[in-house]
Amino acid sequence: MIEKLQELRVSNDAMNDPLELRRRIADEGYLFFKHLQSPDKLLALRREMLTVMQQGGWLVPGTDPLQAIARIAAQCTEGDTAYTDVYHEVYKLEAFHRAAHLPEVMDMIGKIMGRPVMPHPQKIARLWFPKYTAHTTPIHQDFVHFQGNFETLTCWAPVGDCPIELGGLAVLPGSHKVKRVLDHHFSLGAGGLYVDVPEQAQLHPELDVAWHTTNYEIGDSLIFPALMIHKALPNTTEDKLRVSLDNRYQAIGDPIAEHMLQPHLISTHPLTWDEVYRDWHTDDLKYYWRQYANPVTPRDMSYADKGFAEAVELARGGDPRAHLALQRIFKREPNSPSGRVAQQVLMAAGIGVEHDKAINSTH
Ligand SMILES: O=C(O)CCC(=O)C(=O)O
Ligand SMILES: [Fe+2]
Repeated sequence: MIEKLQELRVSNDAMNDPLELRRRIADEGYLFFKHLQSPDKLLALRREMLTVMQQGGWLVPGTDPLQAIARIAAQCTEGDTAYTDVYHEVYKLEAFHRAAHLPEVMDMIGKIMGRPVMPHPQKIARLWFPKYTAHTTPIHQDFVHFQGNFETLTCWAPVGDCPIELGGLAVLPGSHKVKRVLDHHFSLGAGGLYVDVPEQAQLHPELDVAWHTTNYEIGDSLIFPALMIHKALPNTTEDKLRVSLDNRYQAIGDPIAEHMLQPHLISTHPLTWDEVYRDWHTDDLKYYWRQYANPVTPRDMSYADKGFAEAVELARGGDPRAHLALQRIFKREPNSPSGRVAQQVLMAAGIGVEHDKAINSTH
């Protein structure tokens, strides 16, 4: 089924009107700006990131990295060790971290929040292969992953133009008004948890299920709070990698969850800040958050634990997506309690631990 997508409302007209910005985000749950960020800086970042990906074998050799032409044989995603091997090399780029601190973004987030703000130390990039649509980021609220406090804002921005077929972000306007963390279920795709929208629409009749997105251009930025329901669209291009940033911002002094003080995807492979910083040319962003004494809250594992329990149940029932999720867990952490459970369930189902490329349809 081809779903009907509506256009995001552009808020450039209100860029210098903090009260109107706050009114709009309170009402609609997002703010979308055309060309908020410097296209030149993002283009330079795109070249750096994709050059690392080409060195890691993700792009067709000899092609221009800016074209992001993927080697389909290299397909992988978050949770795969092969993904982290290259992702963590991208993660070491100074320009990637600096992109979250661009003054145009910091100023805008500051205007929206009306308080001094900081980006989370844990920056995130999404490097999404084409024709790998079962692994598209599912419908979710960010709070289950990033926690800390509900006022935290996400800024999603493509590093390069991102037309709809490349799989940019889509939001359900007004969905933050549910004002609570919704039930999330097991899913493939980044984060591994999804909101069943029909289930929620029954519980929350006010939920308007109208997905909004756009043909993003480089520099465009979408900002939304932690309870907003959103998802990515599938990357249905023949051969293009989608590259995007999703960074989080909070008021200085508000609580932050402990895992957001660490680099991203360290459960797949360890990575320390000292390793991230090894080849940096400047020092100003190293451990910058230590000057702010945000209260640190422990990570609440209940959402991930529930997703895992559902995956186990589904795997016992023969669900191939759940088998794939458990294979990933076993491969990356064979000796953890989850890894051992995953192994038992897979063995009982007579399934090995190798990656199953056959599963590749949308949710
Ligand atoms: O880019 C994606 O696929 C996921 C991004 C996302 O969920 C976010 O920005 O919060
Ligand atoms: Fe998200």
